[in-house]
Amino acid sequence: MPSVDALPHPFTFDPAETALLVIDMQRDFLLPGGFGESLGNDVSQLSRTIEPLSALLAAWRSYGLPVIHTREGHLPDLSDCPPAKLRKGGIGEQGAFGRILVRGEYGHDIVDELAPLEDEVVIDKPGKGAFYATELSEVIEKLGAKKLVVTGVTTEVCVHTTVREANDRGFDCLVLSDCVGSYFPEFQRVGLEMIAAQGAIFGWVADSPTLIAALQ
Ligand code: C5J
Repeated sequence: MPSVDALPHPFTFDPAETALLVIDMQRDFLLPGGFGESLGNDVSQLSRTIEPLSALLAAWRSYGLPVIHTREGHLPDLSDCPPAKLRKGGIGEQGAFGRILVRGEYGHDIVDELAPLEDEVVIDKPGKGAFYATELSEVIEKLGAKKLVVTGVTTEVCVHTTVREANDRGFDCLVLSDCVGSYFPEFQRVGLEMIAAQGAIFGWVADSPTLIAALQ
């Protein structure tokens, strides 16, 4: 069974029972001119994940292993938007790439470099966590996955929420430091430390070249 040199200790996994989760790699979070940048964020902190994630996807797919993508967003009438999120503003308003975080809009979709393949699952999620109000549990069960490799953005928001949800549901998560990103370098550092602290309280942390090497 492959073992990845990870923090706080090696992460052992059966590839046949492991799914790769790619969280919210959407244009509106990652591209210059999008929603994220309009909030004053430095999107280069997120877009640096595209290249390693592309390489990881190529390797993962070459072994025929399952990939699950998520997109954060809402129905056009925003009826599925959690009220507190709606009250903050922004969601559903017109942005440079269409209505912000509304399904079907250009900005809501995944960046070209990481476009899902036809047979890969794409989960549309209204919340931060990928398990909340989605079919993710059923998808994972159908795939027979017991462990998750977690990537995407942003580290301290949707990645963290999803890893915590996954942990409570019994899944061991390996989070890849170079394939997750935060607009805030300090949150990136501390967010990763929090995952692996206290003997893997929420999960394990490694980088993608280490995982790719373990697959070979
Ligand atoms: C945020 C996300 N940060 N995908 N979404 O609002 O982390």
